[in-house]
Amino acid sequence: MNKLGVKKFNVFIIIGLGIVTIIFITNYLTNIKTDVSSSLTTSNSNSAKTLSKIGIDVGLKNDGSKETSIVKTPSEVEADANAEEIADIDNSKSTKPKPQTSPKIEDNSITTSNKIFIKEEYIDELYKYTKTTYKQPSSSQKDSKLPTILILSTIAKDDPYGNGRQFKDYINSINTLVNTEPTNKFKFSLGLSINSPQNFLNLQKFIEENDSALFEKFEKISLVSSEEMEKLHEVKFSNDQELNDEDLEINRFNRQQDNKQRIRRRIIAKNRNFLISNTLENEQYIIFIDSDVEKFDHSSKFIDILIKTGKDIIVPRIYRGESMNDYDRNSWRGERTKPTEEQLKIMDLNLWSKFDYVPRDKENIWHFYMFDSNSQDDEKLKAVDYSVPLDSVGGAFLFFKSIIYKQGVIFPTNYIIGTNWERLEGYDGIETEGICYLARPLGYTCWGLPNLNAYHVP
Ligand SMILES: Nc1nc2c(ncn2[C@@H]2O[C@H](COP(=O)(O)OP(=O)(O)O)[C@@H](O)[C@H]2O)c(=O)[nH]1
Ligand SMILES: [Mg+2]
Repeated sequence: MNKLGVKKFNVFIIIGLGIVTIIFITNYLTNIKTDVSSSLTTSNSNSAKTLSKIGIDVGLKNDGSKETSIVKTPSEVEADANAEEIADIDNSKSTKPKPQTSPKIEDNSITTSNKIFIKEEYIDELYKYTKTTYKQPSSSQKDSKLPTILILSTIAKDDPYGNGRQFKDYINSINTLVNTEPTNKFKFSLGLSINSPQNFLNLQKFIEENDSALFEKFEKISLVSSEEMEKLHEVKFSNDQELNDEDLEINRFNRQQDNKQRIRRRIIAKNRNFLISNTLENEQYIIFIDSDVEKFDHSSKFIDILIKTGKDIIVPRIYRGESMNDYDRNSWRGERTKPTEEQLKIMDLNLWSKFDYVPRDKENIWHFYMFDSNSQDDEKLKAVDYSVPLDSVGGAFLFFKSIIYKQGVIFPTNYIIGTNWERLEGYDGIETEGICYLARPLGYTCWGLPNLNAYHVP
């Protein structure tokens, strides 16, 4: 080949190599693009499937393309995904959004959200009790500055809701309080003690069947159950005559009898303490509501009114039905009678089977029935938040700051007034009637709102 021929050959080789390189690079880039786009499609498709699975409409098409319309925050999505995981474990829950099924718990209940609680069960075999807790999947950080309120009720074995009412009626009553105006003013949790094993199961069933509606209202629902907590307590002293079991029996008909009060209120006191100590976490306020309290005036503002008073321990007026304007006589201020010498001697000898003393009011006592706002001239005394100091509070509806309980102010399980080392107990200040006495040395005071009414069943 001559020189010109060699040059031409070189040019062809260079052009050829150039073409091969271009083809190679083009192919390479196309491959990368395909990989990236296919991995993007897969990941979107997967998350879309996850979101779709947990009930969020992402407009997932058959060909895998997406039209996302997510309106939830990432934490809400994660929370819902957690909820779905629980639902997957429990085969009874559908993974698809489902309409709220009956029983409907109130007329204005939120119908469906497909959200469920995380259920935790704790069984204590040593002390023989069970605690079931239903919690929001993420104890949401949002709204963390809202006041937190724990509503508690001890539920007796026999006819606890009164007047033919059932648990759903109790929940409807509580709902009128937690449906605040404006909405989302507080965060609510609910705690119930129910010592009948069958009723405990029934309550769980109710909560699980109505989870969507309850989820909208409560951060947490705790149920505590222990048959041990129904055991009556009477210490038998050797010098005392034998008490037989019939003497101790308490039911809805004889529960108001004088000689039943020590035993009956001891049971209720220990159940209140057991409930609060098992359910209180970081909630700032506690409200005890008896299971047979059914209505509240200004219900959507009731709790707001109580909190705004700033008082430590506070009770409203309790009606029985519409006409008896002071049912809870454990709320009072002033003086009560003291036992006679003979009764004190019975206490010193611990002859408790003979003890049937019940403190009575003296002339200077104040009760809610003594105050009628209609006959007041001063407008301030007619206000719904007008408060009067009390020495003792009842438990039909009892509101207090949780920090007080956390320092040791509990419901005394014995008569703490008038005791000494020799006596099993004194003669006054048991259950709710002891908490103001325990709170006072710590600087906390008790109050009543005579113009704010709650209604016990007739
Ligand atoms: N665990 C338990 N709770 C009780 C017992 N007796 C009453 N309770 C509950 O304690 C609260 C007050 O009882 P209740 O009988 O309504 O009291 P009263 O209306 O003041 O006579 C209600 O929430 C009852 O369900 C009991 O023996 N055991
Ligand atoms: Mg009652």
